[in-house]
Formats: sequence, C-alpha cells, structure tokens
Amino acid sequence: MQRIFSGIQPSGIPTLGNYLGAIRNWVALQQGHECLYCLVDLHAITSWQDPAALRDQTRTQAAILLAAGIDAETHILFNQSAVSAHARLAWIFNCVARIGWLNRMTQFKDKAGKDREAVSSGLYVYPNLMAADIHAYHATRVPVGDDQRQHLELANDIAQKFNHDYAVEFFPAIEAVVPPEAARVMSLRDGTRKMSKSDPSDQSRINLTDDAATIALKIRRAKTDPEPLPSEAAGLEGRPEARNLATILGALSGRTLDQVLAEHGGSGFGPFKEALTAQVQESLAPISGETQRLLSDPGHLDRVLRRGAERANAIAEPIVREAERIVGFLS
Ligand code: AQP
Repeated sequence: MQRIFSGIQPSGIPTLGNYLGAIRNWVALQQGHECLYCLVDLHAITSWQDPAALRDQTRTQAAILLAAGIDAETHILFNQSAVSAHARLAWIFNCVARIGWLNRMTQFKDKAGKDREAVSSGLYVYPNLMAADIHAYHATRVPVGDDQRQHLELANDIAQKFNHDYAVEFFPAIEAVVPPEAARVMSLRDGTRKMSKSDPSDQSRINLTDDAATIALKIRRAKTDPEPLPSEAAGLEGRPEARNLATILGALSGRTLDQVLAEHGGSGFGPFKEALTAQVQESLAPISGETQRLLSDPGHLDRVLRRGAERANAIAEPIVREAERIVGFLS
C-alpha cells in the first residue's frame, strides 16, 4: 500500500481553499492508502504566530480535519513539532538543496513580497522542511493544491541529489496528487490571488468555521464584474472573479465549470450568488457543527494528536536515523 503524507499549517482557520484543494482530497485518499496527515506547526512559525493562538489553531485544525472525515484511528494525525525527525532531516536537506533552487520558488517570492530582506530565514528554507516532512516517512504520494507543485519538484530534486551525493538509493521519488476540480481557489476580494487563511482580510476567504450568516455576507460582498455570467467556460477569459465563484460552485456540487455555466449563463451575479451561498452553507454546515462539538473537549484532541505523534515517530525515526548514518553522523 502506498504511503501518503500531507500537511497543513496551523497559521489560521482552514479556508474553503484548503478544503477543496487539500482536505477533501485527503479524506478520499484514506481508501487504499496508508495516510499521515500533519499539522505543520514548524512551518507555521516561519511567519510570527501568537503562541496562544498557535495552540488554539492547532487544536481547531485537528477538530476540523476529524470533522471533515479524517480517521485518526486507521490513519495518523499529528502535529509536526512532536516528531523531531522532521527538523533533523530538514537540517540535512538545508545542506543538500542549492540556494539557486530556493531562489526559484514562487511561493517565497509571493509571500515575501517587497519585504524580502525582513522575512525570516525559515520562510526561505521552508521547501527544504517540506521535503523532509515527506521523505522522513518514505512517502511516495503527496496530495496538494496546485500551488504546491513546485515545492514537490524541489523535494524530488533534493532526494535525487542526496542519493547521488552519498551513492545510495535511499529516498524514493514522490508524486503530487492534485485534485482535478478547483485545485486552486482564489480570494473573494481579488480573483488573481489565492484564498489564504493568513490573508489580513477576513472578507477574502470562507473559513471552515464560518456560520451561515457570515458565509452569506462574505459571498454577497465578493468582488464580481458588471457582465452577466457566460454560458461556456471560454467566456470567463479575463474574468478571474467570475471564474472563481463558478469554479467553487462546481467543485462543491460535483459539476464541471461548463455544467455550472450551462445552468447560470446569462444570469446576473445576484441570483448566482444566492445559489452559491446555499451550496456553500449546505456543504460546510456538517463540518462546522462537528468541529464545535469536538472543540468542547480539548483534552480529547490533545490525546488524539499525542497518539498520532507516537505512531508517526515509530515510522520516521528509523528512516531519519539511517539518513544520519548515511551522511556520517555517529549514532
Ligand atoms: N486557495 C487554495 N486553493 C487550493 N488549495 C489550497 N491550499 C491552500 N490554499 C489553497 C492547499 O491547502 C494545503 C495546506 O496549505 P498550507 O496551510 O500548508 O499552506 P498554504 O498553501 O500556504 O495555505 P494558506 O491557506 O495560504 O496558508 P497561509 O496563509 O498560512 O500561508 C496545501 O496542500 C495547499 O496546496
């Protein structure tokens, strides 16, 4: 059975983008794979996090993942900092990856923006830690949103260079598993930027804990353009906000973009937004309800994560010890 690893940063409340680009896919992949799902708190602190908020967000994310259908009995759910193998292998990979490779990473450029000199060095080497997350388990399949493809290519480059430099066949190749529909969900305020849980504007995203009224308000305020919706996907050219909203409706209702547009083409955004609101509310209500129930018992969530970390550690420790032996550390 192939081993899957994927992570999500507890840097805020997961969004509809995280759900459609990652979480929903994670749930489906539990059939037929051995899955490790990780709350990547080491990644989260690459941008400053309030410590109390980080603890809360880690528990909230655990609750959301369980509520969305992650089975922490059959599979493994844990927080990254509880398994030291991640940080140890990341250091080795910092010494394998080339600066030139990291300089090409578009996510760093996006996140650092004009402030490149002032961001943390952790943000810069983030892709090396991500490579370590995966390779510490010899995972071969990694479900991610479209935005993470470049980091996975880098993880493969690092594995190849490690194997080459030390003349071993130790780290296997990994394959991205990107969901076909709605691989990238965009901001409700700007259809050219991805929806992000750390965007300063809460209006830019749907949080998976938003109630029905909040969802309705955010969709009502979502940016659109003055034209009615086209009847075919080709008509969305140059209309990123319209494309995004139609894509979200399609992804949540199990329809293609063309099917959504066949129904709503010619309609103004008023009635379309009502249909979208009803769909988002219906899709998210079971998750937000169950999340609230789980959050009422933080002790239970902590126990689930602790047990997950023990099981993750049992897999990663021998692999990372072997990597340490290969590079020449005394064991
Ligand atoms: N807008 C998105 N559309 C589709 N997929 C998305 N993902 C994130 N945003 C979108 C996918 O969610 C998984 C977990 O992401 P992450 O939390 O590790 O980091 P991220 O990609 O940086 O997500 P955010 O929400 O933008 O987080 P912040 O704001 O903290 O940086 C990944 O598989 C990602 O592809």
